Amino acid sequence: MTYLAKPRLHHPDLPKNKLGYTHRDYEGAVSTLCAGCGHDSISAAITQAFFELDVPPHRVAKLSGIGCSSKTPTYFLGNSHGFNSVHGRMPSVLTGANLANRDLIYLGVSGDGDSASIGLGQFAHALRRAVNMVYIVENNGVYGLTKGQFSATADKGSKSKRGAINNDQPIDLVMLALQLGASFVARSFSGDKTQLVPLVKAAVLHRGAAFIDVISPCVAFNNHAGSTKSYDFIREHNEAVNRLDFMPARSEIITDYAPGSVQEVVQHDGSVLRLRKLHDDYDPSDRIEAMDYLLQRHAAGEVVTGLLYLQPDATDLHAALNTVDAPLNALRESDLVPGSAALEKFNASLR
Ligand SMILES: Cc1ncc(C[n+]2csc(CCOP(=O)(O)OP(=O)(O)O)c2C)c(N)n1
Ligand code: SF4
Ligand SMILES: [Mg+2]
Repeated sequence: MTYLAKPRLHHPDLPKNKLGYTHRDYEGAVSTLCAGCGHDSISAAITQAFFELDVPPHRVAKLSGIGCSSKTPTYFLGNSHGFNSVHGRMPSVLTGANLANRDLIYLGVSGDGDSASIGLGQFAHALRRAVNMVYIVENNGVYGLTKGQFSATADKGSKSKRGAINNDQPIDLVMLALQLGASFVARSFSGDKTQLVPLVKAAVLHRGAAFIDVISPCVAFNNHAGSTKSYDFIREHNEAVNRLDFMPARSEIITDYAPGSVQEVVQHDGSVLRLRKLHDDYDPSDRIEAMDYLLQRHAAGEVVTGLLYLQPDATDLHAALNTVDAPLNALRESDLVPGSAALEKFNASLR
């Protein structure tokens, strides 16, 4: 069975958010993934982020491809819109949906196979077009669903469960996202909810292409010694460059950090991101320096996590196309076919 509905009964005193919803209202069906799979922790972080943001679930559209990771939208936001696309094709379906109805919050959930192999071209074009979305890759270095083949993000020299060595160069989706112009780029770890939840919240409120690469160990096929995507490896090599505190718009800002150690960034909706620096030499506002730093730290064997790049004044595909403010799917025929007098006036303006 691939779909188990969760019982609706819950404790009457569960905390409620501003909309009167409990955490349960942001959950989905019971997960059928392997116990301990990192992807389930990411689903929990997404559930918490949307609950804390007080987002009405019907305002979210969650889209995915094929893979264990792409199954996860079934396990969170059960009252949101969902679309499970063909393998590697989520970005173009998301782009089309976003163009048709700009009023929804678009959440793309994908895997390293889905986005770095068959869907690499799709991944690239959605980011370079600045589609307003949160794009999460649940990165385990293998094709989990098809029994653990190396994916394109597996590090050169890393070992499969059966002892085979990966001889191919890895694709670092964070480096690609930076190069392609994504305006919010982060990396996190499924085992670090304290880091991941504020990153998801900030990404949801960011206007433009927000990309989060989440290292998410596959306990069935890639959690052994010799893997660079196992729980132990990431815990030992995780270097967080900053910690993010997310302040919704209009909330009181209480400073409890030493002056100079916190950088505040105001997003377009007024929410404030407070970045606590953990590495003095890391500047998340400089795309080129960020790429340089990531390359150096990767060569030293570190997995750099945190908010790696942010362009707070970014715009999106709708701004580039100069579309009208109203969602295109809400336009009436009279808006789309304004009549011969309007056409004549327009033609005259071109003469
Ligand atoms: C067109 C097509 N090619 C190949 C497959 C087989 N397939 C299913 S899932 C998958 C890879 C999944 O890997 P990933 O996206 O990393 O997800 P994970 O299961 O690791 O979370 C592949 C190759 C498919 N379903 N469709
Ligand atoms: S096979 Fe791997 S990725 Fe798939 S559910 Fe199991 S642990 Fe998760
Ligand atoms: Mg995978």
